[in-house]
Amino acid sequence: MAGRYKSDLTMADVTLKAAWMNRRQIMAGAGAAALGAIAGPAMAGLGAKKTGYGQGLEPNTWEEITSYNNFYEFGTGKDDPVRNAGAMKTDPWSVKIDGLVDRPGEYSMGDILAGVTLEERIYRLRCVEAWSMVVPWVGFELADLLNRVGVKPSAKYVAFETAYLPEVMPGLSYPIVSWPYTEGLRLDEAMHPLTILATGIYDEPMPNQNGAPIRLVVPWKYGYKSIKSITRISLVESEPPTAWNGYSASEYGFYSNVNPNRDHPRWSQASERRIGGGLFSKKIPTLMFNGYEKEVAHLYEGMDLIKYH
Ligand SMILES: Nc1nc2c(c(=O)[nH]1)N[C@H]1C(S)=C(S)[C@@H](COP(=O)(O)O)O[C@H]1N2
Ligand SMILES: [Mo]
Repeated sequence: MAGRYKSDLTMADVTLKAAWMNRRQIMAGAGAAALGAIAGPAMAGLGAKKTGYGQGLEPNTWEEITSYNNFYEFGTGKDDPVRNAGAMKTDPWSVKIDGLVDRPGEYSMGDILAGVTLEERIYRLRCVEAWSMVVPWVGFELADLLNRVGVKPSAKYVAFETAYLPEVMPGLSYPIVSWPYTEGLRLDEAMHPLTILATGIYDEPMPNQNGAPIRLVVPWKYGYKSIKSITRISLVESEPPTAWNGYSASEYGFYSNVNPNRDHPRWSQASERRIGGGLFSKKIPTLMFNGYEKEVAHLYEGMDLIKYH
């Protein structure tokens, strides 16, 4: 099924070339170079509270959401994550929360979910590769966790890290982005009520290929900001380095807000292919901030969104 959705232009096309180039350069002793040129789920049920988010959106099927994935640690093919991510052990799991917080520590999933009411959030997911889905996430607001650990006034950004597990992640052998995968948000973006930590889909526990046991979802930004299988959250003073920005800053900005008026250097961002419907997968216009303009535009007032893409 996944093979049906081969996209013309993907991050992987260049990344494979970049990996090859990097290896060649490393072998030549030149070091790394900037390469800018180039069916329904089971019925266990998490009991997530229904919310008004996403009313009117038609969610993609469980099959679509869990078999067409980007999780480069498990390979660059869209069907590599579903094939390979099962080997990742997600229980027990803990997240280190450190930096500018009142109560730093190694928090178990039990600690993180204690007292949390899980909610359903039906959001659009817009990949920078110009495809999209609608996903009924289960999760809770990141702000809720940050408030519980206590953010110090000097904190301005939040940095995230994915698990680094060479025994089960074949993708780590390829120097595509710098591993472990990292991401970051400005503190006000992290505290926005649309920003969630997700632990499930369709009221079921998060499948490994989608970022079990806990991943970020920032619906107004390109999908790669929504970092999977998080093991570390750090409150920091300055803009943290992020995986894809480090790979190519002109292609992948720190902000990465969905913006139909700012094309990727190698393809248009004005429209997207909504996964689903097989051969009839629809091309639809891309919306500013992925359709969340009313909720988030104020975060960027006065900012040049082309420069700060
Ligand atoms: N750690 C990690 N997180 C990641 C990625 C990745 O390769 N590694 N891919 C990103 C990209 S490009 C997208 S589009 C989304 C895809 O999420 P999904 O597979 O749940 O649809 O995850 C993002 N999070
Ligand atoms: Mo993506």
